[in-house]
Amino acid sequence: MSRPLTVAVVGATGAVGREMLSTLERRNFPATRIIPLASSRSAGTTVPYMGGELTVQELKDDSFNGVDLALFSAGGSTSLAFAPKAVAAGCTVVDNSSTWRMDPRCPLVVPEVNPQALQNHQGIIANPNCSTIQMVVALAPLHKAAGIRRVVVSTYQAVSGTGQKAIEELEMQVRQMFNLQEPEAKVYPYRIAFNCLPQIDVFLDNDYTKEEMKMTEETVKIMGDANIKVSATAVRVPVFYGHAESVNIEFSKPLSAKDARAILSSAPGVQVYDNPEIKLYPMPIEAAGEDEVFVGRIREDFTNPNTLNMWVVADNIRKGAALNAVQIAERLVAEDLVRVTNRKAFA
Ligand code: 25A
Ligand code: L14
Repeated sequence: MSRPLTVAVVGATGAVGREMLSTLERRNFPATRIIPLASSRSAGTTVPYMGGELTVQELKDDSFNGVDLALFSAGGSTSLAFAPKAVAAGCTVVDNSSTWRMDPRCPLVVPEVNPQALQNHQGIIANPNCSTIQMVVALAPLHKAAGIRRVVVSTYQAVSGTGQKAIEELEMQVRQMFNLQEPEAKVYPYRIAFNCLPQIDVFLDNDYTKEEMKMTEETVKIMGDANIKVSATAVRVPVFYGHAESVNIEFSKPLSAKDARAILSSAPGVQVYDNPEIKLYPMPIEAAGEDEVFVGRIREDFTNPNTLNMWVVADNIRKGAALNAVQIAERLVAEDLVRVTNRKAFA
């Protein structure tokens, strides 16, 4: 069934785009040709691939002729403008921006959780928000066991989620402060070095941020259960790679910490790191550069019945973005879903 493909990466020079290229390489994705695309600013520069270099081309209306599959991570406005053009050219799109996620025409997929949503796709498949992905990988097997009613989550999110410019901003501010200079904040509204910012993305009418409401809405769509309530507080912390989350989960049935540990230990894509006796728990410095979602600090919430607490950590650029997108692409190949005839939705 697997057939060599031409694959485009849109936003190939960015933090996520580069990781997409290295993930395709690392996982031996069956591509005969890889086309790195970015804005005119980067056209002509090169990106590393398979021990060599690929020349970046400017993203244009005709970039998708002859392309089978495109992975997009160049921001929402680029996806809005170009994903329908790619589909019209016969290409299937896996999009990492938030633009298409809640669109009923687009499956929103985490392969460990809802791979079935890929059947009947119409050309654009959405990759969920990074904080949502790592949370649902850990929640889905527990939901199956005891039925989740409500989740209260606080996130500790790395700057790499915002892209290359934010990584450079944290480095620069640390250097400036070390040299007794005034740190400059351009990407974030306030200094991020040695600080925490309880704002990710813009504020909405209900005083939650957009990032927080993505976790609420995307979780319901991915888990396929409108009764799961999620209340989130999303916080930026001065970490380069790896998002962490403190998650409080109320179930409709009792579930012991011991049983939850056992369930998560055999769950796909999950590694349990949980032993207080030897101070074993997941941390961003260890999750960075890894593929799995790490879970620890699993314990019963003694203030409420049928409720557990846990701590979930993953590399936001890998499982939170590039890896999940490539895993979706792998599923499309394995199930012979790269080419679809049902493309009128985005015409
Ligand atoms: O637009 P949004 O939705 O607000 O998204 C903002 C950013 O968030 C990141 C991603 O940054 C995105 O640009 N992002 C989005 N979703 C994400 C997710 N789920 C996410 N990050 C993590 N998880 P990024 O740095 O990772 O990637 C940016 C890539 O997108 C390319 N790009 C941007 N606009 C494009 C476009 N490609 C095609 N057409 C467009 N219109 C971008 O390529 C990069 O590959 P580039 O050529 O624009 O930039 C290459 C390098 O140039 C530097 N640079 C960026 N902006 C400027 C600049 N230099 C000078 N002037 C500028 N204005 C950067 O260092 C960049 O790496
Ligand atoms: O919706 O700045 O995928 O960390 C993920 C990264 C939103 C911004 C998304 C960040 C983005 C976010």
